[in-house]
Amino acid sequence: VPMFGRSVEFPADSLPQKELVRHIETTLARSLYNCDENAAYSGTALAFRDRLIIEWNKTQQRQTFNDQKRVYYLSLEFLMGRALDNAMLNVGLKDAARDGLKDLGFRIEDVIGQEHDAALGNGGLGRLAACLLDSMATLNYPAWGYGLRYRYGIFKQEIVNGYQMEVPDYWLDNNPWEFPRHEITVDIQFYGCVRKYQAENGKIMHSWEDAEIVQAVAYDVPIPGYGTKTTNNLRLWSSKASSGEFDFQKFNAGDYESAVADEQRAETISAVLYPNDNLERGKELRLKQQYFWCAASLYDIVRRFKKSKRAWSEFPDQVAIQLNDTHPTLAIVELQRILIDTEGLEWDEAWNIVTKSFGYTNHTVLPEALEKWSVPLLQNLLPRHLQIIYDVNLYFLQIVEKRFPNDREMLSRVSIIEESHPKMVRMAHLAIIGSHKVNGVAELHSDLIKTTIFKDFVEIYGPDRFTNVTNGITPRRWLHQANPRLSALIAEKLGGYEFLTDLTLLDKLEAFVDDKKFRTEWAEIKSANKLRLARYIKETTGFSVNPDALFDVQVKRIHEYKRQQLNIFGVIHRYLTIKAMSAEERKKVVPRVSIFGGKAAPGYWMAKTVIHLINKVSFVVNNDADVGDLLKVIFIEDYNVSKAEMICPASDLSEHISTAGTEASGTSNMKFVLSGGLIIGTCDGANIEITREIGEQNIFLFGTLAEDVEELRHRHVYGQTFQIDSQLAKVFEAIKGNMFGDAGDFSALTASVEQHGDFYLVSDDFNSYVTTHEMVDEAFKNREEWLAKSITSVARMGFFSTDRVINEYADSIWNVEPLEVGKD
Ligand code: DL6
Repeated sequence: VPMFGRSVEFPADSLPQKELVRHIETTLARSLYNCDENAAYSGTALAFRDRLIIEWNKTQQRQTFNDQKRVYYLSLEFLMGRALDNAMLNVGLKDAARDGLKDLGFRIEDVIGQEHDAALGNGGLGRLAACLLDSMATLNYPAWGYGLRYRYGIFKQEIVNGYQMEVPDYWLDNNPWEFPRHEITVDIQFYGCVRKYQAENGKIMHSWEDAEIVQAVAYDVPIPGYGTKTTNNLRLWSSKASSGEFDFQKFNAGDYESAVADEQRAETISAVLYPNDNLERGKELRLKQQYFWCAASLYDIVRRFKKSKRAWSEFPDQVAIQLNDTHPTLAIVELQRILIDTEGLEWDEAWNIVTKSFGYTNHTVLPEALEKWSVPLLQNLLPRHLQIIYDVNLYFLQIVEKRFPNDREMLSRVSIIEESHPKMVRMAHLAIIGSHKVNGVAELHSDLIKTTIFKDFVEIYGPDRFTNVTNGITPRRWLHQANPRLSALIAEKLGGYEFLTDLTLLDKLEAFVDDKKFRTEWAEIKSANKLRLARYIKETTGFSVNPDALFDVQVKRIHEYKRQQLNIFGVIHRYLTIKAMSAEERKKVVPRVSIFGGKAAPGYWMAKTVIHLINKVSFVVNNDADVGDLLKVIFIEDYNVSKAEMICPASDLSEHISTAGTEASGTSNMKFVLSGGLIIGTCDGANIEITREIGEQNIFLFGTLAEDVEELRHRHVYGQTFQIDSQLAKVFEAIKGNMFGDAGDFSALTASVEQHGDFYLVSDDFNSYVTTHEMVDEAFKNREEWLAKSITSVARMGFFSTDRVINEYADSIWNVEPLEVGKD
């Protein structure tokens, strides 16, 4: 089996080397003798891009000609990572590219490493969107993604003296993967006022006037499927002053500054990704971003539909729009506005079309992440939309009142408008009312939304409006690309790479669990991946780690609910325990490397304090010769998709330890298991389904169950005394004794447990967390058993492919069919 299976047949003489040399010499005007890795990257990318463009054009023609129902996936975030490696694998010519580059004196890994991550997202939500795009293309669904072309993606993180610093991420220089479509522009309105008028037929209509106009310009990114020629489109909108140039009248009148300011104000809309994960801040610019992107996308979708000259009633048969969380909820209002104000449909007819077309995916139950926009802000920015929202609410509440007469409480709970000061528009309510299906992203999460935040809506609409689609990951990137040797070993055993498009085939691996040679190879691959990470750690942090130690990884956004603080307190506990051991006792200790990575939102002080503590502990522990290799603590700077591709295959154990009921799903849990790592986790999100699939004996579960969380929180605040866990108390003593620098720096962390009600149940779960880690150590000592768990788990991960996820959305929410790809 070749290292990288060829997925699409291209003529044998079309090896990329010739094309890459041509691009280096002509497009880049560089001599081969003066070609560095960066130029080699550009040449290779352009060579693969050429291939994608041809298939991309054909796919778009095929989809237009066929004119069947399409899916539009609206997401404010697409965390794509690098494109070249993915393109090489999907086109199926990575081996040829490797050889071609080698002939020219380059290692393919170094060339791939030149690419800047496309980091237009914060974390799980954006990366899920990227995995879904990959699966939609792979399964030949006619699907478009719509997003914003941020000039600055998520910031780059630098750690300076243990503190996180944010550096802007300008990623657009030298980006061969986007195609500006200067001819595809949409004028987007803001502010202004609404005028009522009587149309010729006597009907009262509304027009939105005196608005400020900003132009949306389309940039397209090809999304190649794997093992297919289907190449879908991701359209990202960029903002520009509507004239395209700054205002020459003002300029000529000497008002240069204001002319430039207008230009800059327009460009600001798509300038920067908001760096909050699971947290909303209600900023006007964010609302502008949301409307700008929704309105441009809707205009595009409607324009495409209108070309078919079908009746409006057929719109939902042609169009399925999926809302990735509530960020695109204004699209619901915008479609209703277009239908009634521009197209002249009656309200009910329009609303029927709208609700049949939209689906809404909820990704969080955390109250601080549920979007609300203030009514005065909306009134000013989008006056017509606010009117429509009020009308939607009025008709909805009338229905509710009929069904639940005399239940005023219910009306105020479900109303789109929260009667606060100022009044707020609850976007999740609007998204539910305007969609025909609402889904959560893991079973527990989908149950929780039905029994907590959306309980009333289940009563109103019945349970069928709500469904679950458990998240997944694309095996192409997270197994084949990130862990090529493991993928090749699996292919060798299973007789080919079909598992990459049917992940359930992995179950055949179970037959080899006891195969000695296979196990040895499996272990060898993990060791090599760990060695690579150890080298990277040495290069970037200066710390040497023992590659035979247990690599224990927690990489994800830093958030109190994800409980990196629990992890670092556990590490301190381990450190204190080792320090107190005799030389004899230390011989039995399983050496560990605790690896952390992740960004904190720039304004999230507690999360930044956690990063600071991790770095201080790292400094103290790693420089303690007495502890040596028994424990090392590493913080990997600037965690991103490319680093995840290196880190996931190198874990022995990864941590998914959120307070039960808070992590909607999690997807890195799936990435780690698919690369043969075991996990320690709480009964939360998709951990529960992972456990069901791989078996309880293959996962280390601990901690409070979701159903008990409320009661414990209540007791913390209203109970007689709050007794902190005794082992955790010792950890806090060490911190307070300045063992890791000035204790004052970390007092907020200890106080949040001791004095402020321990909302995240760190103390409640500490004992079972530590005990479970002891079980991990014991299990790791038995290498053969550990390997058996690792192989068995991978064999049982078939359920967690985004291919399964997309088929579920297609069947139960979108009602779309794949488009067969012929030989064109
Ligand atoms: O569904 C993708 C991802 C889940 O895996 C994570 O558990 C969840 O935290 C994340 N949710 C968000 C919500 N943000 N907003 N809005 O990022 O979604």
